[in-house]
Amino acid sequence: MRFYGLALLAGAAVLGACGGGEKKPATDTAATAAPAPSPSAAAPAAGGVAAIAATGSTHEVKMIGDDKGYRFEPANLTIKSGDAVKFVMISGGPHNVAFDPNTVPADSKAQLDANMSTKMSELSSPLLLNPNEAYTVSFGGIKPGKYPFHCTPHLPMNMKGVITVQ
Ligand SMILES: [Cu+2]
Repeated sequence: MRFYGLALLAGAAVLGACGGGEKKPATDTAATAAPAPSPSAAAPAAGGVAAIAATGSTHEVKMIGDDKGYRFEPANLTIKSGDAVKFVMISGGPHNVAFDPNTVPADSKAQLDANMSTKMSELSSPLLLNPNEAYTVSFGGIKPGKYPFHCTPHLPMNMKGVITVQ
């Protein structure tokens, strides 16, 4: 959708530039063409999914990089829907926590993305640089299932884990 809109804009601009020598209405064309595609393109992604705060307990996961390797501790944990997971930067950063959009259960993907406050991209937290920096993910409204996650910079070093929501 967005690409289509941009293509229309670009097309209008090119047309305007080419025909510019002959007549002036080029700017009018661009002005009327521009607003039409944008509203429909902007709406669907957000979809009105609002973050749901955690109401249960908070589980802590350490993000570690040392001479034993890069890892989450614990790498596998089982929580209840409504709990929260607090990722704490311990050493060897920068680390982040990212859920793969392709492996997260489809029916909870939008909710999990909404529950992540600040992000680098979909389902991907910012990088944590300093010891004791933390990033908490609410599992409020998240359906039972397995939620694999990884650290983007250290995925090649196998820094990953799985959160099982009961
Ligand atoms: Cu890492």
